[in-house]
Amino acid sequence: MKPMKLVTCGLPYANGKAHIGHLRTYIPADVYVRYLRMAGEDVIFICGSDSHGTPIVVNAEQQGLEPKQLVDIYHQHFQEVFKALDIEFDFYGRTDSDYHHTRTQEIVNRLIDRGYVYPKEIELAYCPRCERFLPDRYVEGICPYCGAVARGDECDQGCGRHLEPGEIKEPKCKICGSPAEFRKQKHYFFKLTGFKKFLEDYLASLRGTENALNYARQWVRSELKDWCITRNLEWGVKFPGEEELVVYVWVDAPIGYISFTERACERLSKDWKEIWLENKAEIVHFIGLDIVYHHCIFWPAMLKGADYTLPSAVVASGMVKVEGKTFSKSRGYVVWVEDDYLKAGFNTDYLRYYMVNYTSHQKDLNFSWEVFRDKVNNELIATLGNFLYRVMHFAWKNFGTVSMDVDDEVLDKIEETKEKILAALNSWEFKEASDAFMELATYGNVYFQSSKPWELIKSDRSEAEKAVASCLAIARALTIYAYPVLPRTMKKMAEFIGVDAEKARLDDALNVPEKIEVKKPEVPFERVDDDKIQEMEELMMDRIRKAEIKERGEIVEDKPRKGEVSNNTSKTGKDAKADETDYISIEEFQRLDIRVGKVVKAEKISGSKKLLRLEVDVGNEVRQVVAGIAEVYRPEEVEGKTVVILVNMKPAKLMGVESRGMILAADIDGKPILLTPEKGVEPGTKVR
Ligand code: B3M
Ligand code: ZN
Repeated sequence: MKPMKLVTCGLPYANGKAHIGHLRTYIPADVYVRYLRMAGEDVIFICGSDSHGTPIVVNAEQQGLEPKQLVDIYHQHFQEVFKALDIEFDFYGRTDSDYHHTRTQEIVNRLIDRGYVYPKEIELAYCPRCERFLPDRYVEGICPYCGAVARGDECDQGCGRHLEPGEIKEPKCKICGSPAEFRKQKHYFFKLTGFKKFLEDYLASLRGTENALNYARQWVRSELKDWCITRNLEWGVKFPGEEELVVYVWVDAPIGYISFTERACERLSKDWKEIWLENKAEIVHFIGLDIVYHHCIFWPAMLKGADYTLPSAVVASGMVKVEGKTFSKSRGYVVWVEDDYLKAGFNTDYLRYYMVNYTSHQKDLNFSWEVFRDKVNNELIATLGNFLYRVMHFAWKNFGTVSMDVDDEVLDKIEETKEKILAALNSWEFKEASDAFMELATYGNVYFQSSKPWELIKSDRSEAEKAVASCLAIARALTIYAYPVLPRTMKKMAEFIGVDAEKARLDDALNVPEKIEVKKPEVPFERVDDDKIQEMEELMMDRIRKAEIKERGEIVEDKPRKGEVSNNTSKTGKDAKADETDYISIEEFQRLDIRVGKVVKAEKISGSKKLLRLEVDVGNEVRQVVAGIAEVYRPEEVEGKTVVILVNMKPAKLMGVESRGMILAADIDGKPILLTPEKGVEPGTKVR
């Protein structure tokens, strides 16, 4: 075994808020690191913001910010969220820092010097209207492999393949919507194909989760291509010797693992070269399943080419579902860490436990508020919390100080639990580690219940003390073993029995002191009540409803706050029965000013793939309306069409464009089909 471990987490794009999908990687990684440290290993844990790439540039441009300003905001946000959830990196960097640019250029220069990079003229998507090349997410089109709608560098909605510049079919500019043309330009390529044999051997010995390894081995066998590593952007790490080009974000982002290690080592008085150049550390990458290609193919080839240390393991977490549906920010199936979870004031340990204990690290995790409540109330509280509190309270009340004469069977059980935890870590099964301490808690409850110290104490105080001692030994072990998953609560509970959980080692669970002085304990966990869960579910339903409305280009109203009357039409399963409010009266219908209109002008809205800006003649005036129909209709198809429009819709702004009215359409699986009168009718004619 190497003397050190470096554990990294995929770098979140500093481009949006932290959501539950992020935590699926970061929480288990933090739990893993805490366990390793408690097992006596020397570990460095790093992460940081991915500041580059077109998602950030496009987003900043749409918001009228400089990329750096956007990164500042989200870099700060992620740090706050991690702190709140006790995810503790030794260093959290950002890739737009000077030190990171320096390291990236050093590595790119090494690759150039060793002959792994070559220039080539290629055909690239170019927008004649915006007069610029369209790297990565500046372009959208059709995946050449599976035919799905894709963005420039990735078939994100179809087969998931990485796309090389120039590969995408029917490219369109994401900013102005114009069809792009192809133009020739010189770019630089990394000779990935030269690494096929290396990768095959490397992947045969790489450790980690099977989901990652299997995909990677398959890809190496079937499809390696040389990789274009430069882009036409201002924002990013300059490609050496070419002022107009930056390196592709997937070249510089993983180099963050190195540059952040340098900074972490400075703080920890360690030598980063031992880790990245002298092969003295095991490097373990925690990532999401969607970035396996980058970590198991591109990255090791780059490291090999530049003669840096190769990672020992890649651990990929399964994906996240929300309330049983595929995670989707745009459709509202998302839980925001700060706005939802932290604002609601739940104990942060609950979410850590859920993320680790719901299922195997490799499988899909479903987040549901009801399951959350049940896991907290029926597992954490009923099993673990109940045991800790009962035992500590009983010991404090009846003994104060307890002589620790512990049953051998109990010591064996404590030892066995430790072995289970260590084995689970070795196979990246964090659920098994947490199940192991929960089983010990169950065992403790049974032990306490069957030895009945509350009865014994009446007849045989010393036998009662023995039973309590054994239970306290279990409680002590639990505060230690559960600490990596539940650091906040276990730290507090450990203090009542004289343990410093932050400093404890797993082995300490078996080093039982002669006496334990027990302090008056507090209740470890607070119950999650049904009202609160209902409130959380309503928040989510409201968000889903809004997302649906936004998808159709309609007006979105704010959710009424608690206590206000809600006009929310979506209902959670429980109260979805039909009642008076499911009907509207004729008077209510008559309040709708629906008319026939004629579209006199239609155009794309910059930055939106769903929205068109329409000018509609509604009889007495021409109105501007924003309609979510761009995925089905091209502007020229809509111009001249007779449509049906709700004229007295409350005005709203969509993508900064005011909309005064709503065009009616039939909804076919989320795709709008415009309604039009069966016979010729003048604009302004009322619909009844
Ligand atoms: N910034 C985020 C992602 O694609 C990306 C990870 C970089 S890891 C070096 O999930
Ligand atoms: Zn595809």
